[in-house]
Amino acid sequence: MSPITNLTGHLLQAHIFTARSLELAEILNQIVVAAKFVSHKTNRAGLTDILGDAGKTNVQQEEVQKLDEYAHDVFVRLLKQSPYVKAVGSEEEPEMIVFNEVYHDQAQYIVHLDPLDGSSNIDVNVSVGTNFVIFHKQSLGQKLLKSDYLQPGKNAVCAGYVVYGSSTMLVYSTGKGVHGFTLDPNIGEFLLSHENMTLPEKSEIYSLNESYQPKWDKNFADFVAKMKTNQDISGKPKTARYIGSLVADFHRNLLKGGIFLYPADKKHPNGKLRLLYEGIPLAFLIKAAGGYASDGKRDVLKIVPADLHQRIPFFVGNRPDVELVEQLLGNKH
Ligand code: P6P
Repeated sequence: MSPITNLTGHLLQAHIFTARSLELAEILNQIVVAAKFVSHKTNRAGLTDILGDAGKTNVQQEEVQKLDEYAHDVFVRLLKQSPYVKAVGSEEEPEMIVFNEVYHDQAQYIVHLDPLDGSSNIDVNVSVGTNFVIFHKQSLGQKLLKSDYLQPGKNAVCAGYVVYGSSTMLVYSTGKGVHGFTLDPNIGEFLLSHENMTLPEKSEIYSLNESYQPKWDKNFADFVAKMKTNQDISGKPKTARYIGSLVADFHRNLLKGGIFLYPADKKHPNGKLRLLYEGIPLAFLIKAAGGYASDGKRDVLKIVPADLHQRIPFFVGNRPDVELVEQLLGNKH
């Protein structure tokens, strides 16, 4: 029987039929539509004027690619259509985007997203992705407080990513397993293709940018050396795989087993990846798939964000590997 379950159907079947699950299903439906728009654009990147940079830098002081801008615009406009979304935090905007139309008066959800992660890879036809995480407002009333949008990942109600690769997949979790949907371009729908994705016990891959080796902490350099010999915990050397596109690297390791590492170094004293819309979504997913994510000291899901674009060192994958990094970095809380 060919796949026929879409994301809304899957979510509502998995959850007791409550108002909140209906609200969440509606928000996810807006994300699904946005992902279709972005997938359509990325699949034609060479044929439309969407390659290259947009001639501006974002709050991260990074070159904004045209596709970054397009993806940000599409996701924000579609999420604004939802009467349940109060505000959006985006990599592309310094501050929160708060929706104050009348139909948002009862809105109780916050969505943080990286609309297009790894966009510099678009020009060379390498997979890119979108990360998102959804929180429920903690404060009562209509006003959005900092405590509403700077929540630790353990409070999240849903997280997921879209990987725009050889096929476009949307992977999500509400904490009850991790489930993958593949976009069927002929039907124009994401259909359930990978139910209950779990991290393989065997950790066979390590993913990091080894060009930064001269800047690494010595203990971290020792850990990387260990992974290349039989001395690591799995008893056999890992193989190196690094695409330089977070979502694509994470997705492969989720399916195959492995650890992704982006440590702090002299160039990135707080790490490069952003806590709210890169670390937290993937930490939420890896936990639901049986793995673990740390900043080298503690569970990423327990970190209370200090600001919207806070960076962290990020280690995610099989728990024994990630815990070994914590021990080696010697700062375990
Ligand atoms: P580096 C892409 O720019 C990104 O934010 C992530 O997608 C990716 O994992 C990382 O940066 C790659 O960084 O320093 O290895 O180029």
